[in-house]
Amino acid sequence: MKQLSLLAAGLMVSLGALAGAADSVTVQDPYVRLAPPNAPATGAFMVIRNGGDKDVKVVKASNPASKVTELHTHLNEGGVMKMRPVPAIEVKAKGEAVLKPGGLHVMLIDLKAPMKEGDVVPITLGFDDGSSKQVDAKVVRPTAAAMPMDHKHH
Ligand SMILES: [Cu+2]
Repeated sequence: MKQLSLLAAGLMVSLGALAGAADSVTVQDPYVRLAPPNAPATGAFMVIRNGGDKDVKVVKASNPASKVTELHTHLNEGGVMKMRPVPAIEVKAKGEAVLKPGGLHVMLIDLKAPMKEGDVVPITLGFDDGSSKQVDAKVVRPTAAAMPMDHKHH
C-alpha cells in the first residue's frame, strides 16, 4: 500500500511538471475553416491567452486529421499575401496571441479525409517547455466576414 501511494505521489509530481506553460494558457474559440472540396489543406484559428507571469511559446501543433501540422503566418510581400511557416507563436505574459484568417494560424496540411461542417478536430499545441494542451476545434464554414476579401462596401 505504501509503495502504491508513493508511486501515485510520484506520478502526480511528474504530471505537475508536465503541465508548465499549458497550465497558464487558455484557448478561446478554436475553429477549423471548412476547406473547399478536395482542398489539400486548411487553417485552424483561435485566441491563445497566457494568464501566467512568463512568456510562453507554442513551438508545434499536431492533429489527427492531417498528415502535417505547421504554424503559419501571412506576410504581405509586395502587395501579395503569402503564407510562411513560423518556428513559434509567442504569447506574452498576461497577453494573448490571436490566430485569425490573414494572420497567424495552425496549418493542417495533407488532409486524411474530407471534413464536414460541425466535425471536431482535436488540436494539440506544444509549448517550448515541453508541456502541451489539447483544444477541440470545430469545423466551421467560412462566412463572408472571415474571407480575406471584403465585398460589403457598396
Ligand atoms: Cu498556412
